[in-house]
Amino acid sequence: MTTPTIQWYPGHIAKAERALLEQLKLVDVVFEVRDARIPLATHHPKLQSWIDRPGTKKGRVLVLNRVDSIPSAIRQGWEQWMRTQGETPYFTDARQGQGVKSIAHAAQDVAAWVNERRVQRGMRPRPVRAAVIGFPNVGKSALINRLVNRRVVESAAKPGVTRQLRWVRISSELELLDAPGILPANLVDQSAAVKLAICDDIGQAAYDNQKVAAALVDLLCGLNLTGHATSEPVRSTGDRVLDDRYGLAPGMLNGEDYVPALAEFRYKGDRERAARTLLQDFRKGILGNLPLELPPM
Ligand SMILES: Nc1nc2c(ncn2[C@@H]2O[C@H](COP(=O)(O)OP(=O)(O)OP(=O)(O)O)[C@@H](O)[C@H]2O)c(=O)[nH]1
Ligand SMILES: [Mg+2]
Repeated sequence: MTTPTIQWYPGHIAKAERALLEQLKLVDVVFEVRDARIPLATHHPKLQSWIDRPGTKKGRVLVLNRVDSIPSAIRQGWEQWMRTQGETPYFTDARQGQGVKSIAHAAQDVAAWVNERRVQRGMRPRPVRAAVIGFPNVGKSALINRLVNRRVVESAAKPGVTRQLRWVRISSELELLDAPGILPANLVDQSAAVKLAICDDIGQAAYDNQKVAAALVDLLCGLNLTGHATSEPVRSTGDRVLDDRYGLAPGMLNGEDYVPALAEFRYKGDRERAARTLLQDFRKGILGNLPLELPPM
């Protein structure tokens, strides 16, 4: 059986991308927001070329949001690895506010040239203009709401919530552009596409819950997050968290066999319900703080 490929590029995203490119002419800084659970799969391959376009000078601030959803050792691993790539990542939790103030400062530092030039010319300083860009559902609008400490833009647990570009004044020093989530028109790397589906970053119509839940089980069973020596036999993270939550460890089963087994064990054979429960529990963090990508060694 061949697995249908996952593709999702709804009309509103194509439209949003065109409008965003237009607005980027006004922007001094781009906040590139990624999901800390999948920082590689939420990297947009075209973003840097948009930033580098001739015309207006732009800075970039890399934000890994949902830092609350990964263990701190993994966060440190990403930080080190990204630095070897010449990147300075900022980690944020847009729900609780951790790290959010630092990104506002970073935007002002990165775009300090805006007002240095104005002051030299005897002009009054103006707010730095930053666009918040990233895949759907990574928490762009939540970050903006956190920065103003008010619910100024809509933010909810599904992809495609923001449909319009909207400027929000954060302070006399910073203005932010809330943009709809964007995606490459073609999801070439299907292992990345599956992770986007697991993290609820693409529309549900684009994939099969049971296959995606099976892929989640396989990814979790490939993880070993214990990180400390133990006298017990080594169990995969997936084996441990799924056993703890559902009373059924995958053991030797792969994801494709585990989902029906879980359905039999807990949901009267209802595979769709088993799959949805697995995905929901992962997305809500009920299974724990579980990354789906680890920093390359
Ligand atoms: N645990 C956790 N949840 C977050 C975080 N940031 C955002 N969320 C949640 O993620 C969901 C999506 O947030 P949004 O702000 O709507 O995401 P968005 O990137 O604006 O999404 P689109 O507008 O659809 O592209 C919401 O339920 C937020 O509460 C975070 O740092 N940690
Ligand atoms: Mg939004």
